[in-house]
Order: sequence, then C-alpha cells, then structure tokens
Amino acid sequence: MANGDDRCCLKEVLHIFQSCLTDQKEILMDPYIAGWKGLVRFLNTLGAIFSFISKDAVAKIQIMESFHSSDQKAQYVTLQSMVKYELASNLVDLKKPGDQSPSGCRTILRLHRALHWLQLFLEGLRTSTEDSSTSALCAEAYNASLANHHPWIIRKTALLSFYVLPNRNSFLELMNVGTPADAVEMLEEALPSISKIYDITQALYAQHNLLDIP
Ligand code: 1PX
Repeated sequence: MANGDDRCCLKEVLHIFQSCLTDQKEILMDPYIAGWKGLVRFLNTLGAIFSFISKDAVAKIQIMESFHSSDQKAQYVTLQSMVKYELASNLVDLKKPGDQSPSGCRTILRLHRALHWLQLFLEGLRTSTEDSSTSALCAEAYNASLANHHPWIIRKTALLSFYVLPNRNSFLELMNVGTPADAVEMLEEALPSISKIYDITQALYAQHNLLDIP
C-alpha cells in the first residue's frame, strides 16, 4: 500500500490528461503517455498484486515512447497525425502482430480501451455511496469495457486481483487529494476531460475502422 514518498497525487495525473486536448479537438500524445505513466505510478502504490497489469501498461508506454524518439517523431505529435501517417504508410497491423513491433494505432487502441475502464471506474467511485465496494465498482467497470477484449485467464486474474482493493473511502484517500469529499470533487472536475479524450479517440478510430485491430 502507499506510504511516504510512494504516494502519488491522482489530481496531478488527471490534470496531465486534461492538457492532452487542444482547441482543435486534437489529442496531444506526449501528455497522453505522461498521463498513463502517472496512472501506472498510482497503480504501483496499490500493491505488487497489480504488477501483471502495470507491466503490460509499461510495455505499451515504451512502444509509444520509441516512436517519440524515432526519426518519425513529428508524425506522432497528435493522435490524429499518428493515425493519418500510419494509415498512409500502411503501418497499421490489420493482422495479429508477429515479430514486428506493433503499430502506434494498435498500441493506443489497447490504452484507449483501458481509458474506458478508467472513465467508468472513476464515475462509479464518484457517484457511489460511502459503503460501496471498490472491488465491485472496479469489476463492474472492467466487465463493461476491457473484459470484452480479454481472454478468460486474464479476466479471471484481473477480477481476483480487484478483491484486495481497499474500501471506497480509503481508496479515495489514497488519491492523495485530501478527504474523500475532496477526492469526489476533484473527480467531478476531471472526468469531463477523460470522457472527451475517450469520445474523440473512439470517433477517430470508428471513422477509420480501427476499433478491432487484432
Ligand atoms: C483511481 C484509479 C486509478 C488507478 C490506476 C490504474 C491504472 C491502470 C492501468 C491499466 C492499464 C491496463 C492496460 C491494459 C491493456 C490491455 O488490454 N492489454 C492486454 C492486451 O494486450 P495485447 O498487446 O496482448 O493485445 C493484455 O493482455 C493485458 C494484460 C494485463 C491485464 C490487464 C487487466 C486490466 C485491468 C484494468 C483494471 C486495473 C485495476 C486497477 C485497480 C485500481
């Protein structure tokens, strides 16, 4: 569990996501990836049981970082420029990736589905009562989002790991933004941006038939 210097302020992490959105409704990739790094930091404070999840998230973050330090980094400034570039260059893996590195479009699709889980989970926490079970809220959000894309064994492991989550008020306190009521207020303020990022990505991927990249 979190203690001392391990503590991570979720408000700052969600602010990073807010800074992804431009006035032209584009999504900046740098803060998007930085936001995921912050979420992984928070996840790591919840205990080693979640390391199978954070390892996968880190692997996906690293794939995106490798594009950002490549010769083509200018193409990866926004989500929109990345999609345009990878489609025009036939880089989107419409078959299951073999030995070659997965595309940015595929990698972001995995994180995008996870963002849906985050949106539903945070909304559940925000609107739930004090005696609600965090693990039940987490499972409900997972079953309505990521679970639809995971094989049985991952679903089973993920759902089992949720049982160790602390009760709702302790979880809200772990967010390190003050009292549970302060955390709920912070979520109220931050959630619209998460929803916007989700909706813009979903519409862009739907427009280009990218929602099922294997
Ligand atoms: C206040 C809440 C903040 C909590 C922060 C939590 C950060 C969660 C980060 C989750 C990132 C998960 C990325 C998963 C991407 C994925 O779907 N990967 C699978 C497919 O990848 P592939 O390349 O093979 O197509 C991969 O198989 C995944 C394996 C790991 C298991 C993923 C389970 C995800 C459960 C999400 C719920 C996290 C619960 C945290 C507890 C609060």
